[in-house]
Amino acid sequence: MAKRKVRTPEEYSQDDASRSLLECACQLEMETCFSRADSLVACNIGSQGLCCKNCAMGPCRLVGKHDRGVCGATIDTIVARNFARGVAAGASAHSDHGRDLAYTLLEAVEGEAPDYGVRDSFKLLEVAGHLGVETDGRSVDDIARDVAMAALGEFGKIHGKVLYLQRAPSKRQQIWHELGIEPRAIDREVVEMLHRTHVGNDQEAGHILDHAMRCALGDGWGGSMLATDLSDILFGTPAPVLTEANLGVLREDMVNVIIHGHEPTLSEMIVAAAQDPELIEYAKSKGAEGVQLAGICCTANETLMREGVPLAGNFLQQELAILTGAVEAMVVDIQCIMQGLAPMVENFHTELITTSAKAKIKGATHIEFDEHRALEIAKEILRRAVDRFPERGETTIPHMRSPMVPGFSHEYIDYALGGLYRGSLRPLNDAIIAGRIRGVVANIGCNNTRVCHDLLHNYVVTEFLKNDVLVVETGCGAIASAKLGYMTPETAMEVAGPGLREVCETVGIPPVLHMGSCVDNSRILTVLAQMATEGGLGEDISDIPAVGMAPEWMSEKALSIATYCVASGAYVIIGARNPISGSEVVQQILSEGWEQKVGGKLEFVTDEDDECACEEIVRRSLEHIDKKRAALGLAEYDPSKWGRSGDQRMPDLLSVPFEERIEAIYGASVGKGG
Ligand code: XCC
Ligand code: SF4
Repeated sequence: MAKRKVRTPEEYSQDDASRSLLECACQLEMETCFSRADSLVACNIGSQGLCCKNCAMGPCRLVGKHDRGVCGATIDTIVARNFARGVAAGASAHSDHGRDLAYTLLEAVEGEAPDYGVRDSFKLLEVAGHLGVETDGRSVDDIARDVAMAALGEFGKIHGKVLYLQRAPSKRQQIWHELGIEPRAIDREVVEMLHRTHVGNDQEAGHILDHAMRCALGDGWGGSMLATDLSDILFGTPAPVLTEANLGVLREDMVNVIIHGHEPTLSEMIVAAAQDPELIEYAKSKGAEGVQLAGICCTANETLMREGVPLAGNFLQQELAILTGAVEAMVVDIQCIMQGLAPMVENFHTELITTSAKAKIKGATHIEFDEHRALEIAKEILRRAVDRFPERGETTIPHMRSPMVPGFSHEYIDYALGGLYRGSLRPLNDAIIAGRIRGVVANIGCNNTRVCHDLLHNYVVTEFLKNDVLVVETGCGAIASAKLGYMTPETAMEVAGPGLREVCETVGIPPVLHMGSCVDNSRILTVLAQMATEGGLGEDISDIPAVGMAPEWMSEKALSIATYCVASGAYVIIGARNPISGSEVVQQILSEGWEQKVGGKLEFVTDEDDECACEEIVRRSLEHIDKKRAALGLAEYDPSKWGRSGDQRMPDLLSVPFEERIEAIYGASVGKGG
């Protein structure tokens, strides 16, 4: 038997901080998700979507001469069902998170969650409008109560359809209506998806997959959009802040606490508690200067966007953060939390603390979060972390950290482009029409140990910038770009093409906009809807020269996101793994089939060689953007027309090495060294 390939740290990750810690892991012979991926070969049948275990006559693995399961289900049915169940699971994760925020808002106005309240009443009024809540002459609390109730109603209402669908361009709403894929209630479509894929139920691939769109739309224009809106109401709508990213944000002289998961509810309280003078005194009594918070995954993105809490890293860096030996506590809530953290903390003084009633991990301390005494719990958690500080042993904090400016809510983008009174996306549309900006790419999603960590994100984003494509990001993809230093305006000059550079310089924004967490992909939907209604770029999302992608996806949530983006009219490309590769028919349905129905299509681009996959993703994206430009009758993209004045300054600017320039401006180091 051929020997299994064990990758080197350089092959594991493109991120220098991660590489250095992976070296440590090798030396210390500690297992990580990277080494486990090497020793655990992915199942070749399951990975193609060809294994059905929906009943106890199976599991049926359709390989070799088998083209039907015991019940007679065909390959196409099984592949479609597996994909659809992934969409349902992803939609449920986002939406359940949204529901919890609605309960938090309700408890806040009823006086049961005294540490919370309405922080953004403008947003509250806007959301009230979308949900049909009366606002005239009413108090903020009364409106907020009705908004929370209306939001909760969206999950299980008996009549009608999801209200936020009306935020889409009218042409899009018409398409959904005619196809009969308007989600009725968020939970209902998830339940129906599970029902339809039960043994002996819906057995026509295209029909199953139509419902996958309906279910996903309930996520994108329902649960996720509510999660974003309610978070903004409770914690404030994001606006740019200056902060830093990568494991170098951990401090030798401070108690380091990592917040990880997806919900802002507890982490916002932890942010408040970390500033409490009493707690800082307590930390000092134990020999530390204070408490340093840093985030991983989307809890990170939430607190980053609103509070400027630095990013420790993305999904594949969670175990590596512990490996620094410098983390006193890792506080986790829901989703994307590896069980591998539990054995990892056993090697260090770190306490792993689970906080959600929905997620316990054996080996972790469970301190269940309770909205009634949120701040008190946050303080209790931080005191425990402080108590661990004296037990800290040797540390290996990598010195890489990059400055970044996140916080690009759609509200802020409007403001940046149009000012307070004339906030609009007009300048963006105009820049696309003129060809300064060739198009827009939304790069989102996870990391996946089956490909080189961050490589695909970094590769495609760099290519898009060179090609004058504006990049908006969320999730772990956004964290990859932040670590690369792409989220400061200065990087526009380093990487971006001339037209994009001109626009970014004029407006003072980075060419890569951090728009938030996984649920905040709803912000991207809002921007696309606004672009379509602003004029000049057609009248529907499907007309816009834009592409969505998740080159390193791994979570079922990414399948739901991809599906609702496609159903909203976008072209979406997914890399890393193709879970429907077992069926040509299903691949055809999701691409040409869906394109005919809804104007968007989903394609999987994978390759043994990560860079080849990236090249193909970029090629297809640019081709699509140019095709959409041509269909709108826009001028062909011609970079030689732009940036002449700026270019004259470029040689001077570029004569100073990038790291030095950034250091001079932000006093922080980027990428290598430090
Ligand atoms: Fe999880 Fe949201 Fe994926 Fe990152 S990107 S690995 S889902 S944290 Ni949303
Ligand atoms: Fe096999 Fe059909 Fe049962 Fe699936 S549902 S496990 S294909 S018998």
